[in-house]
Parts: sequence; C-alpha cells; structure tokens
Amino acid sequence: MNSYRAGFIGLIGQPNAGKSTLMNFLVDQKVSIVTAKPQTTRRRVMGIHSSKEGQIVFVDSPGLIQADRGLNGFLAQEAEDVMRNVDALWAIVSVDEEKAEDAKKVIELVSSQKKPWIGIVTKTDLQEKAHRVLILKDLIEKKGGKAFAISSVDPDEEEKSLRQDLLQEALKLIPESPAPLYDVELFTPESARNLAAEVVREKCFEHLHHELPYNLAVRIIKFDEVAKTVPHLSIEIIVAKESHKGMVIGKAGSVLKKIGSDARKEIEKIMGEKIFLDLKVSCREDWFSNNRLMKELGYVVTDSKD
Ligand SMILES: Nc1nc2c(ncn2[C@@H]2O[C@H](COP(=O)(O)OP(=O)(O)OP(=O)(O)O)[C@@H](O)[C@H]2O)c(=O)[nH]1
Ligand SMILES: [Mg+2]
Repeated sequence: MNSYRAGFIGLIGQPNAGKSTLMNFLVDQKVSIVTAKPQTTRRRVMGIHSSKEGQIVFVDSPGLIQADRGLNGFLAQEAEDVMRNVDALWAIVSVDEEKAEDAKKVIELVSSQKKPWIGIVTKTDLQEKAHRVLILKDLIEKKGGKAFAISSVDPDEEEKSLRQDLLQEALKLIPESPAPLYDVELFTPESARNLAAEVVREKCFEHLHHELPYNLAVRIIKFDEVAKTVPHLSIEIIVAKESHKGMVIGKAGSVLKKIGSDARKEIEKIMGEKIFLDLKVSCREDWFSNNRLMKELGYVVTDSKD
C-alpha cells in the first residue's frame, strides 16, 4: 500500500467492553477516561495515530444502550451518530461480556452498517474466560469480518506486535487522502479544557460509589492560562440532589480533596506543567431530566420527546 490514507474509525461495543482502553493503547496516550464501571464514556472522544502511511482517527464512543430520554438517551444517540459518521467500524467485544447475546448484537449491528469493519475481542488476558476468544472470533468471522483478539492492559511484546497489526488493519479500512485530517503532531483534537473536565469525572467515578458518579456532570468554570504563577483551573462538579453534595465533599472535605489531588496530578501530566485546580460542588436538581440544563452541560439531545 503506497498511497496515503486518512479517516475515522468508530469503536462500537457494549458498555465496559474496553473501547477507551484500547483506543488509549493504540494512540499510546491517555486520551479517553477509563473506569471499572460501565457507561464511563459519555461523549465521543477522538484519538489520532499518524504515520508515514496515513492518519487514523479513532472515535471512542459511549457503550451501546437502549434509551431515548435524558442522559441515557444522549449516550444512545451519540453512539449511533458516531456509527453514522465514520469511515469504518470496529466491533469491540469483550471475553467477559455478561450476556453472550450482547456480543452477538454488537457484531450484527456493526456488520449491518454497510461500512468496512473488523471485530476485536478484548481482555484476552482474563485466563478464566480464555475459551470465549475463539467463540467470539468465530461469531465475527461468520458475519464476514476479520477477527482479532488483544489485551490492552500491561501489554507484553506479543501485544505490542498485535498493536502494530491492528494499526495496519485500521489503515486498510480508511480511504485514500491527499493529506492528513489533523496536525500530525496531535494525539487528540480534544481541548485541554475537555480533557481536564474528563479527568475530574474519572476521579469522581473512582472515589464515589453507587449511582453517584452516574448522576453528576463536570464543567469548566474558568481556565486562566495567564494567571500570575501557574494556570488556574476552576471546575464545577454538578450533582442532581442537594443531599449528594455532602457525599461528594465528604467529612471535612476529605473526598473532594482526594478527587482534586488525583485529578490535579493527572491534568499536570497531560498539560506538562503545574496547575492550580479549584473544585466546586453545586446542585442542579435532576439536571438530566431537564433539556435546557442538559444542553448547558453539553449533552444535546436532538430528538428528545420533551
Ligand atoms: N483485564 C483487562 N481489563 C481490561 C482490558 N481492557 C479494559 N479493561 C478494563 O475494563 C474496564 C472498562 O474499560 P473501558 O476502556 O473503560 O471500557 P469502555 O468500553 O470504554 O466502557 P464505556 O465507556 O463504559 O462504554 C476497566 O476496568 C478496564 O481497566 C483488558 O484488555 N484486560
Ligand atoms: Mg469508554
């Protein structure tokens, strides 16, 4: 293959299948947040891999769910929109999928989009589920797709070479292009502001329990890059009930302090400099049931029935 290629590849799968982890592994940068809980990714996040042969723009998307209202309605729509707008698709299925039909559904959905596609089985390091690898690969091949299997955590030499294979496969799926789509130095087109807000959301997932992380949103209030000493970042964590504020803050501010210090360290790594991070917690009662508030927080649902 001599000609230069560039295009978008959508990562489609069930919640928790390992889409974001795989994308980060492929672009060799933490671009998309990852947690042990399903439905972590809320908006599409792009990760770029550029080489002499081409530029692959991976589009990580929320896990597939059935919903037509509120935040879940937005997640469902966002995944669908990614599927419609990319050049090619990767069906991502994990060996630890709770229900076998779920993997089948993903493969059927992706293979019916009339776009170039392949299927990738994830989490192959989970020894107790090793028998699932062949079953899932078989499902993919039966639908006419090429099948791959990979583990994206703690990759060894074999995984690193599989990563190269996957990048080559990705190139084959995207169109020829006279030029790259983005600056070849970029590993993501996301703004530093968005990346920072996402890191805070990730730390909320890590330090908060039950439904709490699902019911909160995060937004930037102020990003003062020319502050006197170090850049000053003010971020608001928005909860849906007054009673949740105390849980996010914790006894004498202990929980919020942990979220803040973990997030600051990671944002500093991304930005390559020290920052001052100021976190605030506020309540917008049931924000996910209110279209105006959803929009304000960046979750714009176009077909809502409200
Ligand atoms: N053992 C193992 N765990 C993995 C692997 N890939 C991802 N995980 C774990 O699976 C969980 C979910 O990973 P994510 O990358 O957030 O999954 P996702 O598909 O993006 O999930 P949503 O954003 O919720 O749709 C995390 O705890 C990851 O650490 C893998 O290859 N092996
Ligand atoms: Mg994700």
